[in-house]
Amino acid sequence: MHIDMDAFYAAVEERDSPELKGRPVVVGASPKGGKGRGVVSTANYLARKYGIHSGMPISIAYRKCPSAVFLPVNMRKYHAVSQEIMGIVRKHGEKFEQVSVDEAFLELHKSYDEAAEIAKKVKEEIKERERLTCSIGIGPNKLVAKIASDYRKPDGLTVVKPEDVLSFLSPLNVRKIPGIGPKTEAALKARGIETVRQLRATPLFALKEWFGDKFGGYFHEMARGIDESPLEEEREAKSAGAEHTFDEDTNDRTKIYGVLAQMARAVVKPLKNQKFKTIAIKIRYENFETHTAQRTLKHYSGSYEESLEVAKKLLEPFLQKNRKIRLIGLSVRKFG
Ligand code: TTP
Ligand code: MG
Repeated sequence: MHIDMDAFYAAVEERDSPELKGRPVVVGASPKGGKGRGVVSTANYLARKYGIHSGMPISIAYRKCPSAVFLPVNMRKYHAVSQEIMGIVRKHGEKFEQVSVDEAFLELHKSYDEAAEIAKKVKEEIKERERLTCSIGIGPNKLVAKIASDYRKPDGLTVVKPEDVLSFLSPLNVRKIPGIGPKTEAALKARGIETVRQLRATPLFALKEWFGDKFGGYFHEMARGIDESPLEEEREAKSAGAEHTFDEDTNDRTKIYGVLAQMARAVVKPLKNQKFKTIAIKIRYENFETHTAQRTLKHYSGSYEESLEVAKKLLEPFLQKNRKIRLIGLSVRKFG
């Protein structure tokens, strides 16, 4: 079973402020009258009707719907609500894996009918205790369950039995497959492949030639609904990170490294004694060209100084006099 909260941050804000009822709500960076430079974290379903979505520059969201309610991200609050929800979900199954702040897998050793009943209970309990809705997918593995939870949003419940997997997946756009992002989608489209049915009809050797052995192999299996990955329990968080959009595009090293240091502190300090192994940076130039880089250490680290030092080294090759930077990000993962 895969559970995913509906318009999570926005739904929490709506719940806590009844005056937002019936209005488009956008949670993210400040729009500053259309001059804001950050991005949309999420939008409620009403705001999505205006074409607003996660990751979109806030200035564009503002242009699409200036009368929407724009709210800042209150992460502390969403984490607290998330913990309550995960507490409800985890007690209904044999194994539990939290994937992100609003998403979890549950392993059930039950019939599909029984699983559907459990899903209804989970939904009811979340609605009663937290006054929030979620969407749930049930399937023979994580891949199918995840695609199914997204199938009827919001407040959906979709059950895909093993014998229905192929007919369920076939008409879907390849983009519905986790791991196929806009770039892969475009590369497949260029070769006339848009649906999962078409992906399934593509020979393995062709997929391997286009995307390499590893990803070609994945796509071949995913098109058949095959996924044998087990639930990973006791994984509190996959990663911790922060991003910063500069008020003005900049190539000023002192400024960039200053912000990087602030971010390293903000990311590492709250981890307390939790150690990590991988440090990653993200950089976006003024033309929105975006790069990422990462390094995995030989040992586990919990040090702010060390993560800053590694992040600086990773960032260095991207700092060029003639290119201004819009955004930088820093994250750590592989917790031990
Ligand atoms: P999602 O589950 O992807 O989105 P959602 O819950 O807002 O909406 P949906 O009903 O389609 O599931 O992400 C969960 C939360 O994570 C979301 O409320 C805000 C945050 N988030 C970001 O901050 N940035 C992003 O780019 C995305 C995709 C999500
Ligand atoms: Mg969600």
